[in-house]
Amino acid sequence: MRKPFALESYLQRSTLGVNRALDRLLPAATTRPATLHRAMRYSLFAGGKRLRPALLLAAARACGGKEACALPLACAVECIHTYSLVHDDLPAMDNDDLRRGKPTNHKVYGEAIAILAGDALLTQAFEMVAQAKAPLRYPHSELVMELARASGSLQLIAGQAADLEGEGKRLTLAQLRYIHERKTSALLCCAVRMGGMSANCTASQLRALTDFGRNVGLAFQVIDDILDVTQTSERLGKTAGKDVAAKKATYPSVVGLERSRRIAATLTAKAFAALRPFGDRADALAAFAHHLLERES
Ligand code: GRG
Repeated sequence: MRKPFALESYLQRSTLGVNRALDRLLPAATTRPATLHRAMRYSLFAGGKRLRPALLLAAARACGGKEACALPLACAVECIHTYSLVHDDLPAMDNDDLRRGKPTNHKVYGEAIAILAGDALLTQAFEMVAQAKAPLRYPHSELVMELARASGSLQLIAGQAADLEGEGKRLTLAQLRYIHERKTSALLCCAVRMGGMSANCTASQLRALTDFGRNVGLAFQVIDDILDVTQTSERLGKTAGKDVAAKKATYPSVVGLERSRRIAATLTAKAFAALRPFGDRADALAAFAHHLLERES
């Protein structure tokens, strides 16, 4: 019988590699203007789970790629994710005081620097893509397009805009799915696809990774919605019932808990089915999906 994949040590190693690469690719904290570079580093190294880089590296592995080719892209996706959190926490958006258990960027550096640190992280991401080695099938223009589309006004930013506009309103399932697909799934799927691209994957591998990424991304958010109502704050390590308190539409509030669970199960099954063509090479990706989708906190 095959040994179960050692996910914990794999994630520890990938996080270490990503942290080192981020440190190398970012301007030093002392580089002028030092406040700005300190603010960028403050949020990037605030203890994020590095889910998107781990997905990207695992997708590269599934396609037989080298970690060194995937790392700059993994860093770029994490910079986009961190910028989106810094801006999401601003008083004009979610107005949060805490993120990753620490004071939010604007609480430490002030609103103006937090806006600029977000802007700089967003820009930095594209510099990192430009510095990466382009695989034969995917020139830099394609890699840039991939990241720009996932983070632009039709995906990540569209999700955020629709989420802000939908606050306090009764949303339909289709409207909620639109938000979740863009706010959460788009960047997760982009990470998986860029992992494949860094490994010079074939068109059919890229289609399978897209299928996996979309389903994992949406399932991840539906499960987050479910856990918000079923788990205690202690178990979650963050405030439970936050969505209900903020009058945010969630899968359980729109379709009920039972149907939400069925939807999450269907998405999860589709995600695992998409990995079949990769066989054993998708060991890390499958173990990671299992960890994300079968979690209880
Ligand atoms: C400001 C353009 C713009 C977008 C903001 C990221 C975001 C969109 C909003 C934050 C709220 C939220 C729940 C978004 C869904 C995406 C998500 C699950 C974010 C949290 O990701 P984790 O758990 O966070 O990977 P860490 O801190 O571990 O990196």
